[in-house]
Amino acid sequence: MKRRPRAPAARVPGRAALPGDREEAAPESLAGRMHEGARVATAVADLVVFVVDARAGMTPADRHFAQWLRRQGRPVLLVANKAEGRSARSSVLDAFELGLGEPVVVSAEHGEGISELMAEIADRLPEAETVEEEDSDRPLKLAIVGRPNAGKSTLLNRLLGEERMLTGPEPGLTRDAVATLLADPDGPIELVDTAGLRRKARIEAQLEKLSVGAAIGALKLAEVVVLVVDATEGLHDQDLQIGQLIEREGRACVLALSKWDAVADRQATRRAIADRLEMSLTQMRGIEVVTLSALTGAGMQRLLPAVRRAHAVWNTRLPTAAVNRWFEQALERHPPPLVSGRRLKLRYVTQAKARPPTFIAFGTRAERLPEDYQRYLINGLRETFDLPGTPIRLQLRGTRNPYTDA
Ligand SMILES: Nc1nc2c(ncn2[C@@H]2O[C@H](COP(=O)(O)OP(=O)(O)OP(=O)(O)O)[C@@H](O)[C@H]2O)c(=O)[nH]1
Ligand SMILES: [Mg+2]
Repeated sequence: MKRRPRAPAARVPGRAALPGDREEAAPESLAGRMHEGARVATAVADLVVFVVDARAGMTPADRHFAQWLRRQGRPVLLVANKAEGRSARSSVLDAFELGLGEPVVVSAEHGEGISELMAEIADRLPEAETVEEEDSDRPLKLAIVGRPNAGKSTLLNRLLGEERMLTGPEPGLTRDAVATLLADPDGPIELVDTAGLRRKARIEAQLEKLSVGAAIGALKLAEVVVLVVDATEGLHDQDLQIGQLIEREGRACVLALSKWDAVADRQATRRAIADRLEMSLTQMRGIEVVTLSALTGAGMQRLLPAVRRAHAVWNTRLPTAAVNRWFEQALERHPPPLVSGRRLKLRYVTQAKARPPTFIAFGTRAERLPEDYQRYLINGLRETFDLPGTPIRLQLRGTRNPYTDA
């Protein structure tokens, strides 16, 4: 999904050119062409940002143009710039007289008030319409990973309806990552079977040393990963490590509890695994768990729908205004803590990208936001916007002016 390109907020030229001043500027002159530019930009803009100079004070030209803008019937945001220092205070009050509402006070040069300005702009812009980014012919990339002998190849064969992959009780049967195209009525899927991930040591530390580089490679290239766990064995540390790897790589994930036909106490097994997941894979809270038997076919019909749901969540794009409405409430309910005795001011949040959903929060000293508060925000995003089972990224920008410090 991607944002529909929309008309940018019109930047209104300064005093040199004023629509309505036609008699003073011939159309072919620079001033005349600027008139035209401002008129057209105002007509197509979702929002007009009208910038006045708070240091110089309101001029007749400002009043004239404000009057003209009020007649255009477009949303206008008044910005009083160069407002650092005392001398600007009284002009800020004057700016109210323009009849365009309360001015947002900034100093573009000193980077003050910029995040507030961004929040104000976001509040006034219409919510972005979204369009399909991908054509539906492109296959969904799905990797099947898990420990050796978990039942990955049997699962893939069952999805394909044929004995494509060699299976058997010997662990380590699949040696390479093998891709196959599945023509599913809901859209093609590129399935990649992988070698069992057998390393006992922590995957994070030992990544290079893994003998299963191809499996890791497939995982990194996948959009969705099905983590196959042998339900007769329960959830091992290694399963959780693979889960962490999936989270770290930012892939969508579905947990398949395989060999369900051979599980004696299903209720206890399901609960034990759910509890362990809740405790250990907090970064992917809400992950879908599908119990199935690749041997008998039971539960198999639930797997691909779960995969498509995970894919959709992973692709989510949220409208900026809605995210900021939530953000404001979240900050109110539970204000950010003091850091070294100073209040940490968060101002504005925006979704930078999807796949996985990635947000940037701006604010004074935002980069020092403690981890538990970051988790609070991530959990809030997950619950409020219904983003289960997908990694959510939150980046923090402590800069006062995100434009000058990209
Ligand atoms: N009871 C039962 N056995 C299963 C099921 N799925 C797989 N198995 C058995 O588990 C063993 C391993 O299956 P594979 O599909 O080869 O496992 P794998 O994960 O591909 O293993 P590697 O490629 O070695 O990593 C085989 O003996 C399968 O018959 C199932 O749903 N139920
Ligand atoms: Mg295999």
